[in-house]
Amino acid sequence: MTNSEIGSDNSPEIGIIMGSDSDLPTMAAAIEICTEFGVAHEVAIVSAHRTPERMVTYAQTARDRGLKVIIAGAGGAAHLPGMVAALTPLPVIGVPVVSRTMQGLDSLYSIVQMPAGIPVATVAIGNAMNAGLLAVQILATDRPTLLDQVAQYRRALEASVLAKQQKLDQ
Ligand code: RP5
Repeated sequence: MTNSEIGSDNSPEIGIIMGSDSDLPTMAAAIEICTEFGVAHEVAIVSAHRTPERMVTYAQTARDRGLKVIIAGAGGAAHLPGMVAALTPLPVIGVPVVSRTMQGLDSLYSIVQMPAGIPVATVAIGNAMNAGLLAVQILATDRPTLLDQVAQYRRALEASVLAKQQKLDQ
């Protein structure tokens, strides 16, 4: 698998993958967080069902290519996060994508119900923003500057809530 095939830039540390391009509008929030925090990342469509060999190659080469965390989004029979987690020792964060028939409950159950031994850190249905933040926080554990950025992000979040309260109080 070449770098252009997987859409990589300079030494990506977070891999953002999804089962279909129809997942991209959901997964865009994780991409935005990586960009906001200045973390090198790559984006790829990797389907557990339609491109199983690509999935195996992606997961098995992820560590050697320098990835530290993988975010995997999928909908319906959402096997991608769990299969990738089974194929790499890297931490995998799963994003259940809203499905056409079950509003993403099927995606959630498919991703969250992993057997003991192969964890997938599952975020809420459609919440790719939290997946991005969690991936950044995992990277930040041994990087004080990045951890400071996370703290600053939290302060901005708090300020935005307080500003809303101030408006209410006026
Ligand atoms: C899954 O099937 C994908 O993750 C997507 O959420 C769902 C539907 O895929 P498309 O039919 O839109 O390509 O593999």
